Amino acid sequence: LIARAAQHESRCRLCSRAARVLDANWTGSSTVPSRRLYPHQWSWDSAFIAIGLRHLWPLRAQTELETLLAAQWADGRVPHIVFNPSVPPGAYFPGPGFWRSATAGRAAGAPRTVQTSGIVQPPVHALAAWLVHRADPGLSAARGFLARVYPRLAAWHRYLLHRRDLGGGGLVCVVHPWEQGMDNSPCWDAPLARITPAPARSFRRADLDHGAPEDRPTDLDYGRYVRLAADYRDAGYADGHGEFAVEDPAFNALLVASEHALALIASELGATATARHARAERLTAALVDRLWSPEAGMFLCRDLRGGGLLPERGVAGLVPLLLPSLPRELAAPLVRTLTGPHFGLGSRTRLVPSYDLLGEAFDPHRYWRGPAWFNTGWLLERGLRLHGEPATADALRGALLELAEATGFAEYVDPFTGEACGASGFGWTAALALDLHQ
Ligand code: 9YW
Repeated sequence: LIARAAQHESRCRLCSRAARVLDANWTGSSTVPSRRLYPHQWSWDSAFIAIGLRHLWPLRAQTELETLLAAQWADGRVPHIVFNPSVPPGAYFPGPGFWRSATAGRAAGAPRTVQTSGIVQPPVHALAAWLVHRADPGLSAARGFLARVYPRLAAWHRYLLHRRDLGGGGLVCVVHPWEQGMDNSPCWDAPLARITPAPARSFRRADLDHGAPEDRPTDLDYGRYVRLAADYRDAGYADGHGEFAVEDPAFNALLVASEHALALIASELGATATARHARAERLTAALVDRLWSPEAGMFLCRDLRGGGLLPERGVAGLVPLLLPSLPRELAAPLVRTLTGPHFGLGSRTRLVPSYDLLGEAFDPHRYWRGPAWFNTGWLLERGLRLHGEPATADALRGALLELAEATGFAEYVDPFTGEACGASGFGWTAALALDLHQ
């Protein structure tokens, strides 16, 4: 009994600490990922953050998603950053002066009243909206939450499915590494190598004011990110012309999960959900058809400009484990890959590294080239539980909770030692710890 009480007490301590982080990062209408490093609203961060907020502040969780969706473009895209006008211009690069959404994005229907970036991030939003609704259905109904977000979420998915199927095989493409959310993953090394970097002197990185250079992407990476984003902007954010086009398994798996969630939202609103479930099934089939590698025992990225599957094993290739509709014969090899030598879960690591432990480019500290992140851990914990691996899921959950708190809710951690890297007081780390703790 005493042990149980002690465990309960430490859990509650985690809860109140996580709540303090989320409260400190709340701006009044949304939550910043990190006060200093990322002082605006980020798209997939907001979705993960809303999933945590719903347990303590259901109204804030709904508002978080509504604020993001209010910045949606007329073509349906949900921008990866919504800029906070009260933050000084030099605090983050590339800021509103770089993206120039209101002018460069006019043809694509960028909003006039708020400044945003012009690229997107993974579509976790419908899944988040459904989970937020479920946390307080009474409040949701009273505010008409689902009825308000449903048409926007539907338009968001329509944009992805209609404008971003650049390979014509039924999957959605990312046109910039920032869109996939794992900025400097070694998966992008080959497709990025073809891009002529913007000259180093043509921009100033603000991230190095707050992060250790050895934990961050390199200057060469940044030169290429800037070039790709500037080219997209200069083409009026029209799709289909860029030099970077990759089909990514995590981005597409999250779209499938969100399409299923959208079907549930539709049913709740009294609309028919059959077409949405059918679309999710078609997307799953395309995911398997185009990105599954039997040799690797996981999903890989497809480089549309270079031709073919990229051999690098990134954590994104495990994320489809999250799908209930994943064919049974793929779930078992995915779990073996997750717990085998390439990712080492349960033997060499307690959290999931962002990249292959045996890969040449592996680096335990450099951002998405090895460190473990809490959002991918949260997704895989769900996947393991779903596919009949409760013991592995419990161990991962325990490690996520312990390290989130021990590191002061770090942005990411060394996958072997659990040492904190990047920012502390990071939004989705606090939010997802809160969610796992429930
Ligand atoms: C950037 C905010 C974002 C995340 C991304 C992560 C990083 C860098 O921070 O991006 O400047 O946008 O890679 O996934 O959404 O937390």
